[in-house]
Amino acid sequence: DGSELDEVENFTRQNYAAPDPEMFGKYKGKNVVVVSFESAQNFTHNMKASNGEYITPNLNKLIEESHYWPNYYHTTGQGKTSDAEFALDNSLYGLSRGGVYFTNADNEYNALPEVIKDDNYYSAVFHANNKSFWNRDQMYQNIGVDKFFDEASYDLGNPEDMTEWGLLDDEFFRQSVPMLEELPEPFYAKFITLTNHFPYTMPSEKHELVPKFETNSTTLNNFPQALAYQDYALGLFIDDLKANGMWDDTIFVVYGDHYGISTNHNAAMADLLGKDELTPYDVAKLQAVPFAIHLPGQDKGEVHETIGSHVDMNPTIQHLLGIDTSEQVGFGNDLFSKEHYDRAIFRDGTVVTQDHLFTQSMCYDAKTGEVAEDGAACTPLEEEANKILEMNDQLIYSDLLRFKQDQ
Ligand code: GP9
Ligand code: MN
Repeated sequence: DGSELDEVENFTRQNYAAPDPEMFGKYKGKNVVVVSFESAQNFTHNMKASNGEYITPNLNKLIEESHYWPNYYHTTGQGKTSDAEFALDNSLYGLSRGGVYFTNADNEYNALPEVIKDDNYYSAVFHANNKSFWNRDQMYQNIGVDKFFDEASYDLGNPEDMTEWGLLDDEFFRQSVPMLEELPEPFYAKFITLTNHFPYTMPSEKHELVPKFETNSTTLNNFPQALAYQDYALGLFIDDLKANGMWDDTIFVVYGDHYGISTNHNAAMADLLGKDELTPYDVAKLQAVPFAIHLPGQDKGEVHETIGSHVDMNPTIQHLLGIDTSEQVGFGNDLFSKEHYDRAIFRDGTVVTQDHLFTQSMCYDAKTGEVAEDGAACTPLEEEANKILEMNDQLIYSDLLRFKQDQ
């Protein structure tokens, strides 16, 4: 029966953050473009390579002109890119083990592509990889994605211009824009980039826009080159949307999907950042990923210090479009809301608040990174995170949304 769902619904109702009335529905009917920016972390924001060039000049510029949340974290687990997509569309976490896109692609969801159909939105996903990677074709069909432009929609062209993951992102965006122009409006379109994917090797020297890092990790050393190329592609995409007139009618969102540099490279990362070693606190802070929203007509950027995460994108976007989320089941809340809970919970149970950071059973002072003197202050954070993650998993494993009324 639905009694297990009741518990979750009671919680998510309490967790609900009412929208800022000034923002609610302000962009009703506008197009929504979301870019999943592969393996991008915050540490490269405004960072220069050894030749003095920025690694991500285009993302830096977008951030300058947009709403930007520097304290924004990924919530992904083993489902990586697909977990981030899942959070975007459902305001839910992936699973503690495995990828929800594989294990629970047939569940009942109340995902963004479906919800905005009521407002006549058309939804599409663009991704130049095999459609069954991460079981996307199944999940997308289930959650109401109207059109999936997968690898088969692209001319894969010159093999010399491909990474081992496929089409380079500049070519991906170049070929995507004409397809985007054909979509019925308004649309919700997601673009999943791929160039900055592990192991971050570029096909040839002409694709190396900045020098490598110089640490003892080949992976970390390659990273700025793949990222710089992906950033170059993002810049081209934005230019194209400005040139074809779509930019001013579009809510444009960019998020980093998950970390690019794993803890296997902690020593090299410490070296790069000029630290002796990385503490669990440092590792948690490194899970911050880029997140920016450019609103139609916006000419001035704004930095929001509130702490957020992937699960917050969904209600944030819906409120901009004037959709009431108060009866929806999801663990995020609106980043523009004055009631935003100002907190990030990672899939591994790490919690970041303004005062404390709880990770790896350690309680830190969030500002200094020192072990907190009032360690007990983390106990309620830890307990709430565990409760939320357990409810999340129960919701998915027991397919509880099939009991939800009024959808
Ligand atoms: C594959 C791409 C990369 O289609 O989304 O997946 P990842 O390995 O980053 O999860
Ligand atoms: Mn990814």
